[in-house]
Amino acid sequence: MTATVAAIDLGATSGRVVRAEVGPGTLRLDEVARFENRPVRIGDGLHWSVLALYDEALRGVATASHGAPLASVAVDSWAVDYGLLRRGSLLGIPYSYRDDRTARGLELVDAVIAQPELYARCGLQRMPFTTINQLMVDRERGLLEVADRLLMLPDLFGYWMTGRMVTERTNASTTGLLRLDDTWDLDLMARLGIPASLLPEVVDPGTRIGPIDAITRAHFGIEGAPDVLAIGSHDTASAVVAVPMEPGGAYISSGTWSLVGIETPAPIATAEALDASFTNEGGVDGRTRFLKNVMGLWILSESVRTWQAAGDRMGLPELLDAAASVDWSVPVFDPTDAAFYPPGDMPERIRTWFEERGQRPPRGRAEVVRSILESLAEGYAVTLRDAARISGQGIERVHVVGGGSRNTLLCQLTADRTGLPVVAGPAEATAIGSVLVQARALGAAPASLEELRALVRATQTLTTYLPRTGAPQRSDLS
Ligand code: LFR
Repeated sequence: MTATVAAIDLGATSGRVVRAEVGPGTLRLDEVARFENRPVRIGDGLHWSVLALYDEALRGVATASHGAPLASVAVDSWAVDYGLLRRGSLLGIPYSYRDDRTARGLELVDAVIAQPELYARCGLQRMPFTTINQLMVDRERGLLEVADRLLMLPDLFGYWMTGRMVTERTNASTTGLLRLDDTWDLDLMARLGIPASLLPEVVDPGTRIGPIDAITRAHFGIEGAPDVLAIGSHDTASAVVAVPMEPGGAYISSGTWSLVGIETPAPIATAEALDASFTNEGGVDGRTRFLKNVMGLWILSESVRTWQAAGDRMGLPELLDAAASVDWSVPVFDPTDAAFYPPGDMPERIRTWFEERGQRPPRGRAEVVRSILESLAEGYAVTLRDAARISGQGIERVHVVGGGSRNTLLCQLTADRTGLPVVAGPAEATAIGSVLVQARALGAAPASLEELRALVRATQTLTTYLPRTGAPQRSDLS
């Protein structure tokens, strides 16, 4: 049996709708819609245009439904962000995790619970944007007294399509409120003053949420009556499903963020893992995503945006070519530094980073771009060494998936600095992870993640980069 399904994949800078056919030996994808996602700053902060995203996404589903009827649809997005509702209506416009209210949220959480205790409960890397921090700001502003429901963004879309409210488990694991045993941390919520009644039932990837309702279908012109299914609705969870890895494989899910890590059978919430800032996020089929957020191509895209705003005409391809021809060594910075987190002038922040340490900053566009990529690659290498050490799992090969897998220079530098072969692709790993889990729920794809990954290996184009001898392997970052 072959299934035709659609994936709505929302990224922090763009969204897309992909239609796919999945069956024995078959995995064909076709992008039917792509749209920009730009957060909007208004008086009270930085917000996502959720209605614009929903409109674009559902119009994409309508396009996907013309021709072959869709059996199902699923939504994934970046993690941690959510909407608050009262009696079914959205209260306010969801915030972007890059809004700086998160700093206040961290303070409020810290005042109640110490990091090591929190880590032992939920296993998450300390990041300002975690849902729990954002919720503490909502609480301080009195919003939790009016809200009666919290829905993560993919679950909000699922609710708008079907009328049913659930929380998908992999994304719930990024809230800081889900314990390592996958139950809501009611005791912690009581201590933080977050009402437990806000949180809906947790469902697993593969669960049928319900059909898209008739009013929605008519409004958007969607043909047929596709079911909405839960998948790994945290985009990184879906991306990891589609990493074509075998034992000894590690992954870098490379986009706005670089999520660098391994899959483990269970969480590793030890003092060593906490020290090295590793997170334990829930994976599909109960696996653990033991990984670290190492910033990502965000630093590069914000740099290009800054240069273009200043009148520069060089686009990304020209900048990458220029960076590739830098054949001298460039200085390397720590891409995980919080300075690179908010939107803004990254070249300036990079310069400041070096100057504050009495070091020579990179000069000129080509050196800056090269320095960003070398720094990311070095960050990956250090993180993968830590992952192997802490987990005791040997790493023999690194898979790069997501848009960053198309960045040939970054892939090569990653091979050089890790000293390991890098297998790049698929670029659309998140959408692939979504359609595979949908197809499996429909009985059109095999049962185990290993078999799903074998299907990715057999059907997608992958490129291998071998480490070059003589290239820099380590820097003082480690
Ligand atoms: C990647 C991602 C990361 C998460 C960050 C913020 O798109 O989902 O996994 O840490 O965005 O939500």
